[in-house]
Amino acid sequence: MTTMAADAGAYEAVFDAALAADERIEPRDWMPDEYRASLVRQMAQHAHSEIIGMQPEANWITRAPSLRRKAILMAKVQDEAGHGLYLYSAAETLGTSRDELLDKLHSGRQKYSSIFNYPTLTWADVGAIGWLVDGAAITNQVPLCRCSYGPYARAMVRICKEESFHQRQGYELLLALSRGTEAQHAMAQDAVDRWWWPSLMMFGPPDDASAHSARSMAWKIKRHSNDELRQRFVDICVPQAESLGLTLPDPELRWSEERGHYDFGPIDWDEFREVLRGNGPCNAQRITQRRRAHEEGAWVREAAAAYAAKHGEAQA
Ligand code: BYC
Repeated sequence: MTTMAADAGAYEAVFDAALAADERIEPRDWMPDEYRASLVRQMAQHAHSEIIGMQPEANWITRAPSLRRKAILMAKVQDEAGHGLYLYSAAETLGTSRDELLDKLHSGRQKYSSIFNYPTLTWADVGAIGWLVDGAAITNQVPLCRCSYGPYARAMVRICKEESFHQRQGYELLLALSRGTEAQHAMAQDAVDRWWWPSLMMFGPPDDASAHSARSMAWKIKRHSNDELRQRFVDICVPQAESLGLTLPDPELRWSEERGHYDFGPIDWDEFREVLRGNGPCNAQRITQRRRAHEEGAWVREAAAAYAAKHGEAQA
């Protein structure tokens, strides 16, 4: 064995031991190239989802029904921008620049969550996104606070706290509508009917079709499989829907004594695949708007860079 190969073997043994002991891997630690690449892939997709996810909700800021609701929604959308920034920064610790990741988003070489390719047709959609989309995100992301890569895990702690707040605002908004007039109740029900199935798709393909799950779980990037988390989410939502006075659009939803979980009907994976291929209702709109916002924000980035350069000179 050459010295280099022996060194690589020793590094790998240290990495494996750290994983086995549930220690965090930090940016300067040795890590396998595939571990680094898989983290960049997942974290970039996550960061992109946060900033693309601002669009469907921002659609309702100017039409929020009261100043209170408008202030809450603006704060939420701003939080999502913050989440994107923590995640791009965390990805930078792996040696990828934000410019490079944004370029991959804009050119379609990296994905963002399927959920944000659906339209927000009524005000109740803001509530359904908070309750279901943020609810699904929390279910998926709380275990990521224990991800083996330190910067990602730490970013998730703060993100999850903020997402919990978002979930509660969505629930509270839907509750107000559900207990309101007949028309308001119907609007809330319609939003839940449209967002339920796409929310279940957020957890990714079923376990037997999930390309990355097994590897990511062995590396302790993911702690649970897609199907496990999806089931956990269904189990949480059913009693919450009852408290809201709303129904979930699945005739096969029923408690299974045998499994100790709710059974649910089949997910339309053809629809999921079409959305991933770019053929969802809003894919083109979302990416066009994102590219435009990036171009229109060029002057802000230039001004910030000029300010930083000047500030740096003054300090020197
Ligand atoms: N949409 O092998 P799999 C939020 C892709 S934002 C699109 O199971 P993995 C919020 C997957 O990337 C919530 N693509 O993959 C923001 C892979 O393709 P590539 C975002 C999906 O990585 C604003 C392929 O399908 N949260 O909270 O093991 C307002 C095979 O899948 C989706 C995160 O990103 C999808 N739904 O598991 C409100 C959480 N599902 O990469 C709320 C972090 C799968 O080979 N991410 N794909 O081209 C994860 O936990 C995991 O990446 C996933 C997928 C569970 C999503």
